[in-house]
Amino acid sequence: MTKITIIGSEKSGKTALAAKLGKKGNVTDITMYDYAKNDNILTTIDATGYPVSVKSLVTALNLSDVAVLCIPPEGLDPVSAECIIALDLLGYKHGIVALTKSDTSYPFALDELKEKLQKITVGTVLENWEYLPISTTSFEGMEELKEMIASMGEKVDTELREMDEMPTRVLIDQSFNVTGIGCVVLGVVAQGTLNAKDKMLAYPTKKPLEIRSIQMHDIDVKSAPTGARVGLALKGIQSKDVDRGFVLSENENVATGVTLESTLSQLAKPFAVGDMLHVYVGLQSAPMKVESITQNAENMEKAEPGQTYIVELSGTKEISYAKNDRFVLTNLDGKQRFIAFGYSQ
Ligand SMILES: Nc1nc2c(ncn2[C@@H]2O[C@H](COP(=O)(O)OP(=O)(O)OP(=O)(O)O)[C@@H](O)[C@H]2O)c(=O)[nH]1
Ligand SMILES: [Mg+2]
Repeated sequence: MTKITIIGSEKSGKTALAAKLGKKGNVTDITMYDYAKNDNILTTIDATGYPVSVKSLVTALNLSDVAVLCIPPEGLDPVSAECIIALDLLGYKHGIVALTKSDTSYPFALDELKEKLQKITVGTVLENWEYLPISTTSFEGMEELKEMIASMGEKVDTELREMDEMPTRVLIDQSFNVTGIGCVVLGVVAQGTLNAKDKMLAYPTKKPLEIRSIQMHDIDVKSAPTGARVGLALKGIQSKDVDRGFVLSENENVATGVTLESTLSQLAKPFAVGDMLHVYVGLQSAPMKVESITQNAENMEKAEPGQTYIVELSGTKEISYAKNDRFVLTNLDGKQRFIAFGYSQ
């Protein structure tokens, strides 16, 4: 079971590609495409709400394991440039750069584009990603892309198997009421192994619940490993009490503010004490105010690109998180909105 997100330049053929990889399913601010043949299961996410909504991009990436960054022959645009910074700040390990609409270019031009992009991404998570010219019109590269996704999926699976024994956490991206069943949620097992009859809490509100049943790609299962995309029927809770961003877990931190050891992107604009930022963790987000910035125990007025600080943030909306969750900070007023990543102190 591999979960990928397709992102990149505007009009680069992202939606056309997603449609070639699976059958269109659920649509919110992200659109899911499903493909299942025997043991080969692929979920493709098109972050359709982005670039208007940063949340759509972060949600899609946090629901998947592999990113396909689409760059057309015209090259980078402000959107794909922002995607690269987002991938870097999320510490996104697995991805492929698709040189899309290859039927409208020439091999030497595509080689040049690849070299240029490789130069720009030195020192980022994209540094060693593979490049592949593809076209959904001429089908060039489509089989190679599927093979690449499959082999990357195997690598991801090996990593995920090492997390099966961890405490179980499920990230919820949808919740609804089904007549005769009750509360049904869709999400991803972020770590651990989920079992039917497990008793857990819905964070951040800490409402208790029981896992009534688990489905993976419409098939009933008794348990689901790390990385599985699941549909769950829940007992003891109503659909109005669970929302996108909720985490099913036994133990999370809950707070309206957080202190992060935070590193700014080299390409970010500075931020200052008093600024309002948007904080993302998992599928949750909250506006928070910068209360203080310190470096080597010294109070600073401003945080500068490329530097690391202790940043104290406060807001009013409760979020839940665990110790090793990676936070991402954005400034929604900026042209390039992604600023920094950080870990709670
Ligand atoms: N020649 C050619 N045209 C393509 C290819 N893929 C997509 N297109 C065309 O490019 C245009 C944009 O395609 P989309 O799939 O909507 O691109 P997108 O990246 O999803 O666009 P936005 O979501 O609006 O940013 C459409 O007119 C497609 O028909 C391709 O491989 N070759
Ligand atoms: Mg599109």
